[in-house]
Amino acid sequence: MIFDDVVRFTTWGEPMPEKFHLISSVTCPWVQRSVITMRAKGVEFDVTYINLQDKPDWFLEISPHGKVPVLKVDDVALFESNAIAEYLDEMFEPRLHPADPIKRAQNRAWTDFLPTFGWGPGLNNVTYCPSKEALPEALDAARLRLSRLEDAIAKERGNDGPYFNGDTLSLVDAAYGPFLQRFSISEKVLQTGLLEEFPLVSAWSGALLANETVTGAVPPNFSEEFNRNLERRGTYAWALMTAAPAAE
Ligand SMILES: N[C@@H](CCC(=O)N[C@@H](CS)C(=O)NCC(=O)O)C(=O)O
Repeated sequence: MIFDDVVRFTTWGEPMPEKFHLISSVTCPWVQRSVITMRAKGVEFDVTYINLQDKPDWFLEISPHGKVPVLKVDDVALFESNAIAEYLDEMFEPRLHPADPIKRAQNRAWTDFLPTFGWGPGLNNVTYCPSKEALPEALDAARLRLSRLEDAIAKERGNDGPYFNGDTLSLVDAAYGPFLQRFSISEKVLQTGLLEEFPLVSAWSGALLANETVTGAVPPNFSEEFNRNLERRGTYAWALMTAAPAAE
């Protein structure tokens, strides 16, 4: 091959790393965010799955807070899914951040909002709600957060979508997709109708869940492991999934 000794460069002028290696756990939404970003950019990578209940020593040495994802870029270990997404976006086309600096800042603000949206009294408290009795409070807290997103889409997007910025996938989509995907699985049995109260978020979620780059960014055993997760956490969704059908 005549090009064998040519040093490869990314579109941004940085020498191309030789190897990407993702340290992962099957059901982690933050890991899925990294995978969506790499898939959207056609970045090839290896994966090692670890057991978060029994973390290997080599992992604890490279992950400062003991969390996945970690993306090894050659010999450098990057952690935090947001930092990983920003790194990938600087390195590889297509850019998933808007070109306009104001829009880009707004997008970054909404990816910063993700932990508030997902965790604590956020959407995950509905997905993993422990009982029927706890559901109304979890739903109210999630409503507050969903209404913020509904407003953002209504006021900031300026087009009909279907994604957060318009017709192409962005880093905001890669961030929220995994959480909406997990909610949609629990929602099949919880049937809260929550998203229907927020038509713009609902349509956005529908577009994300119809996009294989998003939903396919999980390993083949995802469904089985996610159900195991619902069981391990003692969720109401799991109780409904396994409830015996009512006698006629
Ligand atoms: N802020 C982190 C959150 C990552 C995270 O919470 N990962 C979970 C799995 S979904 C984890 O590794 N948990 C292990 C632990 O906390 O011990 C990121 O965005 O990467």
